Amino acid sequence: MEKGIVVDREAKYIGVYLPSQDKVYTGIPRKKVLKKTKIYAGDFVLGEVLDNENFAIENVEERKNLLKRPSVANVDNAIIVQAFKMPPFDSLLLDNLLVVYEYLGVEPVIVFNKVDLLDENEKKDLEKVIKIYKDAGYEVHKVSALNDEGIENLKKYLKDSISIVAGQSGVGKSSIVSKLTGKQLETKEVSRKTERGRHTTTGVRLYKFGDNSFIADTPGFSKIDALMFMDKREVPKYFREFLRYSCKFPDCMHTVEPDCEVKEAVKNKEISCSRYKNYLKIIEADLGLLSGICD
Ligand SMILES: Nc1nc2c(ncn2[C@@H]2O[C@H](COP(=O)(O)OP(=O)(O)OP(=O)(O)O)[C@@H](O)[C@H]2O)c(=O)[nH]1
Ligand SMILES: [Mg+2]
Ligand SMILES: [Zn+2]
Repeated sequence: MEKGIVVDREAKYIGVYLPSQDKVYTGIPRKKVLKKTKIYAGDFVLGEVLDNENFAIENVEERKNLLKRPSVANVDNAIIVQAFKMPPFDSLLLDNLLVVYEYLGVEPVIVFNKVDLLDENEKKDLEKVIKIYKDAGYEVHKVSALNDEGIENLKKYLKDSISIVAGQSGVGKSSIVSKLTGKQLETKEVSRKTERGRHTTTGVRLYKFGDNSFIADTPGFSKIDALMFMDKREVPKYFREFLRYSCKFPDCMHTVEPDCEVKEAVKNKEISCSRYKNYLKIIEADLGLLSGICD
């Protein structure tokens, strides 16, 4: 049997890319397959080529994850796009997104776009922010979808993976996807019009680019609150740099507990105040806790 990846999923249509043929076939699932599961973009499917156009799907591999709205399976990376300027950097949104994607089992990749807009001072400020996230343990890229800076590096990093993009409106998600894939994607205006024309646009498409990489043209979360996904008590598990410390209580929330190593690390500037402050905001804790720790 041959293995393919579902790259196009709209209404009844299933597009399956077969690497061996470098071509997209119409996937026709056998009845026994549909009895077991639905089929999503990102699914790895096994089956056989029937003719020049059709591929019979005999089996769907177990998914490592399944993101909703839009539905994409087996997502390796969430490219979290931020502009440092226009729109201004929103560290609370970024920290919320980092928590949520990590919780969903997707590796976050932080991308600062529009670096072409920055003057020397702003570039220095951006470097400070980048250091915070690199020190915390995240992959960080600087790019410009306008002049291509950093795009090749990002492409290399995304080798052999399935990615989606997330981040607030206007940061350049579509522009980055266009640069990575070399495809001129539908602009916002166009997709609005088609939405009015066709009542439901539930379709999801993965574009192939670079070295066996795929990216969804439909954005992930642009606004988010981690507590919509998980209980407060789970949030500290998704602040990577906190995991390096062992507090007196294993379930320490790093707020009012005695012998809290995380708070100690914030005080010593091993953990960034901005990250700790956003952590307190996310778990809706009293920001008075910052006094004497961060000033
Ligand atoms: N100067 C500069 N402008 C950029 C860059 N990338 C995108 N833009 C511009 O920023 C605006 C928004 O870009 P989009 O790619 O539409 O942003 P988006 O994140 O997809 O926005 P939504 O679809 O609304 O969520 C457009 O006018 C782009 O031309 C960049 O690297 N530098
Ligand atoms: Mg867009
Ligand atoms: Zn603690």
